[in-house]
Amino acid sequence: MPTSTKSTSTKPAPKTAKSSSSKAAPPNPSTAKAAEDAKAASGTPPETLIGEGGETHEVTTVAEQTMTTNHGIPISDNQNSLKAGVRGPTLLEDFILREKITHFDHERIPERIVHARGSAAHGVFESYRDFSDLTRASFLSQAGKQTEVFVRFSTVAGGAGSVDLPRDVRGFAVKMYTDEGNFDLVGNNIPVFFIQDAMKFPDLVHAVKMEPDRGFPQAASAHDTFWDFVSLMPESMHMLQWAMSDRGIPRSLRMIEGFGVHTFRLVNAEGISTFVKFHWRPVLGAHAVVWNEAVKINGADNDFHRRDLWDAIDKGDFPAWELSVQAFDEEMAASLDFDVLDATKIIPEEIVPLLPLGKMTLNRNPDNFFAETEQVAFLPSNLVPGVDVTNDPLLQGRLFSYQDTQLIRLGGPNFHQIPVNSAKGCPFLHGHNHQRDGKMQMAVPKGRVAYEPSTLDPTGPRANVDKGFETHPDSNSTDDAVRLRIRPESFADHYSQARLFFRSMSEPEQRHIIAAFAFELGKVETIAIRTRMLGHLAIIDDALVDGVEEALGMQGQRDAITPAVPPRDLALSPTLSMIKKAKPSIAGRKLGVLIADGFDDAIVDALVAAVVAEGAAAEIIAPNVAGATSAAGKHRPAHHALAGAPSVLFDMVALVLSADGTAKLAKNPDANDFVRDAHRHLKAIAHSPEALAMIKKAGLDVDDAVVDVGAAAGVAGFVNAAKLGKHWPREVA
Ligand code: HDD
Repeated sequence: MPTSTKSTSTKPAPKTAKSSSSKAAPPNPSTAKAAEDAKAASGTPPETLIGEGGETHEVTTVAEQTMTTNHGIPISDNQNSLKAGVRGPTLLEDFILREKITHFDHERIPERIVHARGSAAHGVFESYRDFSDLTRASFLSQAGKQTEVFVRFSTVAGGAGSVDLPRDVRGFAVKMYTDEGNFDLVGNNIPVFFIQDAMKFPDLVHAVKMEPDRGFPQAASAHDTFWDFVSLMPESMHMLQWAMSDRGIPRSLRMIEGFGVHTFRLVNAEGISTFVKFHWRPVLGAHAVVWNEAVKINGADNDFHRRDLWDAIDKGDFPAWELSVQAFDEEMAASLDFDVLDATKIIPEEIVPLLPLGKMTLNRNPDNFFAETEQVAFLPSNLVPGVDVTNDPLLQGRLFSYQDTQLIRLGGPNFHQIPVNSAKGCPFLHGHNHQRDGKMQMAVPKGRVAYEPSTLDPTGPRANVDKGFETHPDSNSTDDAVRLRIRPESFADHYSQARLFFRSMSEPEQRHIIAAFAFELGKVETIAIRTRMLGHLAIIDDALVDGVEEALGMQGQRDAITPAVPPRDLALSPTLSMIKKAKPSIAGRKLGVLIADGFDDAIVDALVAAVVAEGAAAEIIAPNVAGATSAAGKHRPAHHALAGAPSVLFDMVALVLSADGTAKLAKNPDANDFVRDAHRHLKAIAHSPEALAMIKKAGLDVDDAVVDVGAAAGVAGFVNAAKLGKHWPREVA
């Protein structure tokens, strides 16, 4: 007859032991942390336990530790459900089990239909000066004025558990908790969009998401339905250039630009409106990986971007962005050769330069992924006095859509009360009005008046003409405006800016765009979709279409397409190119140093010191994670075992190996992949004199970015090579 096992986990913790002879077990770290929290909360000093080694530990009291149900009822057993007899069935009566399982069953909420996979952080925005000439927005009213922010970066197409490096647009959503309520700037890392009217958004999303019958591909635009749709929507041609460019595979979320995309308005206290385009520029610069690297990173570390953001903030290396606007008036807008209400168009910086407004620094990781990153609700309709929208028909649709999606995703109209969404910068955390009740109402409003006007509550909330949000009067909206479902003629040029983008790129970037189109169209099974897309590319640029056709082996198979408005040659905009504007730097990057027994300590020390001095990090990789012993007999622990740390996880690598170490690793497939991939992904490679043999044996070119670091000057040379980023000449070779 089996005996029952009764849990002892909720038995009182070992009692206070004041003498060093006590054998009480040390509490686990979470217990110690709980004790600290309890101490801070209650002001009562926790009890002290003395551990095996005589060390002291503060522990919480039993009452503070007691586990309870959600309704506060103490739980006596968290291991066993309530049964009728030792081997009998579980009883419905077990309200503790039922509450626990029910809560678990409801843990997930619907994931976002787009932008489901995201990573977020808290931070602060600081205004450079008083911008009251431009806007009455309070967060821009003084030099040095700080506003708390929460920022969520995301991919668009994949589900919440998908990889971080698909080719995709990245969401860049900023919630500013200003003292006049929340301002959400819900943008992307690409300044234009696929479509011009919100009416087409569900179609776009259905086309790019996994195909509905088969449920794949996940997080990929390289499939028939996406290209079928976009090839029938010439307005997407400009955005496709960006999406197929290196912007689609960023190196790090810390290294993406952000854009408000639409034309917004800033409005000053006199009611004067200025059109603006919002830009976020990363202090670390905008950088990308190469496609083969992205594919391999997804396998090596599904969470590459999420981990990178978390780690940087965790170690105090805070990512920062400058917020700027391109500001222009109605007259300027009218003089442009496209419509500023069309979200498929940019205004080149060469025409309207950036005006820097302030700096945002992300300095705190979320405490809880679900509570904050998952439950945050961004609303383009969260506008503060001094910021207003325009008639961009894409933006107008968004003003409705986000509020609506939160109702289903977060379960009701009180989602603004979830801490991450509440208006914590202003005096009214949950707003100040007569809205009441609804699911999950957390506030407990007092009094009998929930309406206005009233005499019964003369001090209740009232509209404020001076401070309140005012919608800027728009000359296009008149009382006798006719109702039309039309696309303005001024939105009709779909190719000029696509051409502008492609031709403004550097040579490697153009090569990558061609390769990306060829890759994606190569995955499209329906030949008619490919030939249709080739027809569009032919309108954009000859070199582009010829390159893609050649890569597909489909020379001359393009459809003949007549554009509604033939493209014009615009003045090129070099600032569109990430490579052309990159500054030499390794700040925020990571060096991977491969060592094995017999390595040279001095070289490793010199390399680590040199990259750390430049703001980069260094991690050691050895055949096993225990590390390796140097020629001088010193043991150096490793951050990673070689099998778990392919070179795709690093921006630059070093092989610091003795002759013996080289001979051994030359036979190791992981070591060979490490060096071959680093070379293929155009990284700077440092090597000890002995390790050169391994590079040569792998048949790799010893070019300018393969640097011997046997001598001190070599280390400086390596850092200089690494600062240039990818070694592009190698790609051509
Ligand atoms: Fe959107 C989420 C950005 C057009 C409807 N969008 C979402 C997010 C970002 C953007 C960054 C994720 C926010 C977060 O991290 O929670 N969306 C854009 C940009 C657009 C755009 C830059 C064009 C310029 N979106 C757009 C349109 C519609 C939507 C035209 C609908 C008419 N977007 C949504 C949504 C989402 C969303 C379905 C999904 C989850 C959410 O809102 O909160 O409502």
